[in-house]
Amino acid sequence: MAAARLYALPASHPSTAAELMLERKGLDYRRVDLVPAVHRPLLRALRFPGITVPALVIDGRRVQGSREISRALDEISPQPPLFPAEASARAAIESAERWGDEVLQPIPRRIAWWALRHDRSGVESFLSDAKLPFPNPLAIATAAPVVALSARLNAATDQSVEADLAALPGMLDQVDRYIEDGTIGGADPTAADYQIAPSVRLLMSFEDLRPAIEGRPAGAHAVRIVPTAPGRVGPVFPARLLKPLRTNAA
Ligand SMILES: N[C@@H](CCC(=O)N[C@@H](CS)C(=O)NCC(=O)O)C(=O)O
Repeated sequence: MAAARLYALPASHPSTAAELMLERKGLDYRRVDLVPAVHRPLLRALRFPGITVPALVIDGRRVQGSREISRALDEISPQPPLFPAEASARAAIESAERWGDEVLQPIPRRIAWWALRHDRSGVESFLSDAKLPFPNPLAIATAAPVVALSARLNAATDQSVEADLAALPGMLDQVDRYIEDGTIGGADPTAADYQIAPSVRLLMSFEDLRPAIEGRPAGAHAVRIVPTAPGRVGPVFPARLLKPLRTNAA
């Protein structure tokens, strides 16, 4: 089988999920990072049906979306499995994976674009392991319009980020519950581990948020599944918006 090609964005958390699953399977792949916002028409030009990454070309197939990719990888290379064979165990993993994709994943995305729009000094750190087709200094120099457009396309508004930060303690509680009941965090990571951990890991890039996460099971799980992650952003959120997290931090 020819090497797979993974289309991603620098520091994109669902792209990290796809990359970790490819690594877990031991599949040969090359990651190609696209430029945020500009990547939408590019993915169409590459004959993907949608406008989001991760998007994977593997074994002659085009597979787009982190949940589609987890299933395709199990079909193409069944060992080690990303989903258990037994029906009720599989349903629990699928449900946690869906929650991680639909409920949790948009929150760090909006928070990250909002934060970078307010303080672009973090852009360079998010590019530390980028695989862009041009040098990072050029990406940094042209970051302002890319960040502004991405924030707009992802509805990373003051209102949405206020709501996201207020919802965050409840999200982290849910991740902790999944760990406590054994849905995620087992010795053999599943598609749900790979879906949820990169979102929590991205949130840990923010100095404002990290203290409320790192001491929790969700934080330890994120670091175990995603041992290295780019991105380090100093204080950026108004203190008022961080109150829900401070209250819940131990
Ligand atoms: N939830 C889907 C979609 C992922 C998604 O929205 N990816 C972002 C990057 S993190 C994207 O490509 N967004 C389009 C944009 O920003 O223009 C998945 O897990 O594959």
